[in-house]
Amino acid sequence: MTAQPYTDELVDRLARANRVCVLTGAGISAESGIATFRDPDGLWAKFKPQELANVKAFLSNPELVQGWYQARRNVALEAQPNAGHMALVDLASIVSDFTLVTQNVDNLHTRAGSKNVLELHGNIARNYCIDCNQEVEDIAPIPDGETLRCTACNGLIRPDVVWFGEMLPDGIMDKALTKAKQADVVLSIGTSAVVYPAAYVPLVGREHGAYVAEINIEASDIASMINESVLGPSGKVLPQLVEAVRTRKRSGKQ
Ligand code: BV8
Ligand code: ZN
Repeated sequence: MTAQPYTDELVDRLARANRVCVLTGAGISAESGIATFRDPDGLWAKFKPQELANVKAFLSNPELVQGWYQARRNVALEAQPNAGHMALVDLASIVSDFTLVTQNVDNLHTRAGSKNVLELHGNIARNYCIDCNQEVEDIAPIPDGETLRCTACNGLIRPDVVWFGEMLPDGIMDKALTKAKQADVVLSIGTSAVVYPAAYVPLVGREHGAYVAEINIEASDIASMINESVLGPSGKVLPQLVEAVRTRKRSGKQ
């Protein structure tokens, strides 16, 4: 049995919790083969966020930005949800009030079977025309040197994601923060917690008395502000943790 990277306290609190709120970031999809943003070999290694994930970059170089999202869409479609995504589906089935908030746009939580996922930053499976807002279902491969345009009005097609400087979908942060405030336990999984307002989710939970633990391969920016930092890959740690919670619930030693 590998060493237990989390405390018994975390297992106890999850076993006793009525309300659990989870925030995930790119790290939970790393073991599905999807590059994160800020890891050394991450998406931002070649380009800087401001060069790609914002409206100005898109309008000044639509071909580059559309190509970047096309490549990411293809990777996400090829990828499979990993044991970490599945463990959260499992955890949701043993907790009475479970909320999953994600910064990820790769659709893997939904494909794993998670319900009512709060997608703070949108989803690259959805695309729309910037002029007439027409949704574009299946994105055809973009011929080299060309840009993807709307068949109805020839406007540029963009991914339905939240770029830097853009507002998050209406009301979604209120919903996420309400759940974080009510939570007995908040888990922050696979996120560097540098992007706001998403990173407020674990912090607001902590302010309202939740027990907050992160699961990450290294301590994040908020590690010193929360209760516990569990070091390890989420695809390995989460199944182990959820199994321990199940066992604790069964033994009634709560
Ligand atoms: C907005 C687009 C305001 C989709 C992304 C304070 C308040 C509000 C805003 C701000 C603020 N301070 C600064 C801002 C501006 C900005 C911001 O936060 N900038 C940061 C960089 C300083 N925020 C915004 O612009 C937001 N908009 O608030 O608007 C406003 C107000 C009025 C009027 C108008 C506007 C919008 C933010 C959303 C930006 N969009 N992506 C896409 O292309 O994907 S952000 C991008 O970073 C992704 O969405 C990603 O989800 C997000 C966070 O990154 P992570 O998911 O954490 O990934 P990262 O690579 O950083 O880290 C991975 C982690 O996993 C690491 O810790 C690693 O150790 C770990 N890991 C790796 N492998 C594993 C692992 N962990 C476990 N297991 C493993 N195997
Ligand atoms: Zn259009």
